[in-house]
Amino acid sequence: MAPKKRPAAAKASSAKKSKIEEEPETHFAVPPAEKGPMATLPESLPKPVTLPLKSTALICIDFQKDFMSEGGFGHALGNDVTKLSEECLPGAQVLLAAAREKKLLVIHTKEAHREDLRDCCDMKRIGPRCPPEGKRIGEVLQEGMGRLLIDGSPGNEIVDVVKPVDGEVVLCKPGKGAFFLTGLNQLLRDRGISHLIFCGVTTEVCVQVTMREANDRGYECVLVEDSTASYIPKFKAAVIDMVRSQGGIVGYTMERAEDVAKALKSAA
Ligand code: TIU
Repeated sequence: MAPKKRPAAAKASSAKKSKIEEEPETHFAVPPAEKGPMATLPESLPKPVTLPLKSTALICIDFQKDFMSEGGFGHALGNDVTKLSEECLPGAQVLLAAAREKKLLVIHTKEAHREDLRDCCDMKRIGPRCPPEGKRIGEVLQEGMGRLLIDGSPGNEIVDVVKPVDGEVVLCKPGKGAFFLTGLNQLLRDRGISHLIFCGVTTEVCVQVTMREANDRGYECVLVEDSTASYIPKFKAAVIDMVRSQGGIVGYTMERAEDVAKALKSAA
C-alpha cells in the first residue's frame, strides 16, 4: 500500500474557521422540555437533578459479549471478564424496564467495526499498544464468537438480558466515545433529548468517554453506579469521584438503579 501523505501543517494566523467553529450552537443539545412529567432524583450527587421525561433518554453503552464474555475483545486485552455481568446487569435491567414503561428513548451502543475494517485506524488495530497477532480486532480468538469487535459477529452482539427491543436505537460506534463518527448528536437533537441516563461497560473507557463527549455538547448526564462496571474496580471508583467532583464537572451520579426507576415511575 502506498504510504499516506501527511497533510501540511496549517498556519495558525491564516487558519480558516471550519463550519463547526462558525456555528457552534448547532452542535449543542436542545433545551430541556419545560412541560410534561419531571422526575427528581434527591439522592443524585453532587446535587439533586430533575429529569424532564420528554427530553430524557437512557443510553446503554457496549453491553456486548466482546466485553462481558470469554473469547471476546476484553479477554483478548488480558482482562478477567467474568465479574462484569453480575456487577452491572441487574441494575441495567431495572433501568431498562423503567425506561420502557415510561416510553423514554432507549439507545444501545456497540463498539463495532465494519467487516472491511475501514473504520478502524491502524493504531487501534495493529499499533504498538495492540495485543499480539491472533488477538487483534478482526481476528478470531475463540470459535463461536466470530471476529473480534466486528459488527455481525456473534461475540459483538449485546448480551441477552439487556438486548434491544423493537423501536430502540442500536448505534454502532468505531471509537470509545459514541459521538465519534456516528450520527448520535444529530439523533439526540432530532429527538429533542437534553438529559441522558448512563449505564454500560467499561466505566472508565467507553462510558466515561461518551459521558464527557455528551457533557461538552450540553447534555446533562447521570451515571448510575450499580449499572456500570470496570475490569479494574479502582478505576470505576475513580470515575464516579471524578464525574461529581468540582460541582459536577462531567455530570451527576446515582448509586442505585432502583432509585432512578422509582423516580421515573412516580414522575409527575
Ligand atoms: N478495554 C476497555 O475497558 N474497554 C473498551 O475497550 N471498550 C469499552 O469500554 N466499551
